[in-house]
Amino acid sequence: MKYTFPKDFWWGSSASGPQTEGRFTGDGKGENIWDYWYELEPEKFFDQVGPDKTSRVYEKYQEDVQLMKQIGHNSFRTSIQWSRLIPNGTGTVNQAAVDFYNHYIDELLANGIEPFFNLYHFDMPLALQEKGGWTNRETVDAYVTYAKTCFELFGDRVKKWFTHNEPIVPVEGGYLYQFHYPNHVIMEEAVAVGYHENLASAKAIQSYHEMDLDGEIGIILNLTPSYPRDENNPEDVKAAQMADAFFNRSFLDPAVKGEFPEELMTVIKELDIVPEIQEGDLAIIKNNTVDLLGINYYQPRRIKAKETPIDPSHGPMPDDYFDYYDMPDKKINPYRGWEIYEKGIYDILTNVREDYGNIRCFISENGMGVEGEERYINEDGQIDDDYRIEFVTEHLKYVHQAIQEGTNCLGYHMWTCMDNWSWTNAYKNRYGFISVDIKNEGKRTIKKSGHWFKTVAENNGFID
Ligand code: BGP
Repeated sequence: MKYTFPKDFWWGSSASGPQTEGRFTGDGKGENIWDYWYELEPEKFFDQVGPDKTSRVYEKYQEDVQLMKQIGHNSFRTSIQWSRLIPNGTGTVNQAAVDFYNHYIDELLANGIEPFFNLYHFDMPLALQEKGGWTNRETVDAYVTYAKTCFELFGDRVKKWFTHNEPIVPVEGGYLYQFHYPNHVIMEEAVAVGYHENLASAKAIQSYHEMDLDGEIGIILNLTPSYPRDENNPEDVKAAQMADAFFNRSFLDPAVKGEFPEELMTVIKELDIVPEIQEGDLAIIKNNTVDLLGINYYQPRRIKAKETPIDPSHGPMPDDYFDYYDMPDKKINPYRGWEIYEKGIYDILTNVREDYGNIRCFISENGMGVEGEERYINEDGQIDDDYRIEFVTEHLKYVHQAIQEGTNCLGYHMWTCMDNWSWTNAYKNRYGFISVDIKNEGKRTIKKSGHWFKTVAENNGFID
């Protein structure tokens, strides 16, 4: 069958500043929580590879843009590192960073690749984290100033902006489940972080629209559809709805509808952990929703009613309201431990069409991290990653179906272009269309999937 996508579909990939740029003498970058955490506990990072290494985009961006072009990109998303542009989080702007981002943007545009820029990808400047990071309302003001600085500096050429990538992840990682610094387990702080991220997003959107820069601004959310163990069991269904409220609708509803989900408000009132909501905040959130929604999809959530006892070793947690369901016979990516469920992408897109006003959206991340890809190197030195081609093909078929049924989905960005540094997993699992040899100065080689993607982009679809 032939799968053809709408005209001008965005074919490309996504990445982030902290995962790709690296740190170089004289670059003027300030510290963020990743630089600091790595200094503190390098053993927490796979093979002890820290954020200073990454894929050296700071010096290799020209080569990278050529490679993107070679694999058919018409668009590409990365993020500005707040701590590169404004090393202390507030105050002086780093001219070396302005030059770097200007050159990067110009290089992309000169090669026919539209830059999509995100403002925040898990990378709190350390100076702000020392004052509480997102738990502190002052960070909202600092972020809005940073956002306006970016719009002023780069908004003449960058026409797609995003306020956050996966804002639920700093909530989960930093304040509930201990996979981001500062590794707290305090739900009251988690709620404040989520609230301030939402408020910061709405305020940045307001500023962007006031500046009248003739572009669009959105948010990128990792939407993980919550499926109940048994659809006919009301307790399972209710548990799945709670998980959905905590992890998806906590950002999706305010971003698109301008309001917080009722279930969540009830829970935080019951627990007496409502954050400080100042006069006017809710109106700002209501009146400044996104123009565009980026959807990151990797895996679903399988949920059942709470059966295990609540763990008393800490305060309240989201999973006091549901249990994870280990569904037998699910397809799994063994390296990352994530379920592969292609239809999930269709379910999200359908939900966005039916319940979120069919907002303009695109797949902003989807991908498969695999460990030890060197074993697939063929005699020409290319990694034959057929599993990745299959992964993307099967997801694209469902994206296609959703579009046929009317979903306003404008593009597909793969995570990621070059193999990059994945937080504490560092270079363990590789996601790229292009391999990066970190032991050989970051040498790049296009994988089989990269060549395949070029044909998909050129044909605006594929036959299968
Ligand atoms: C997404 C993040 C990315 C990237 C990707 C892969 O959630 O937006 O930054 O890291 O996941 O996941 P991981 O790095 O955890 O393997």
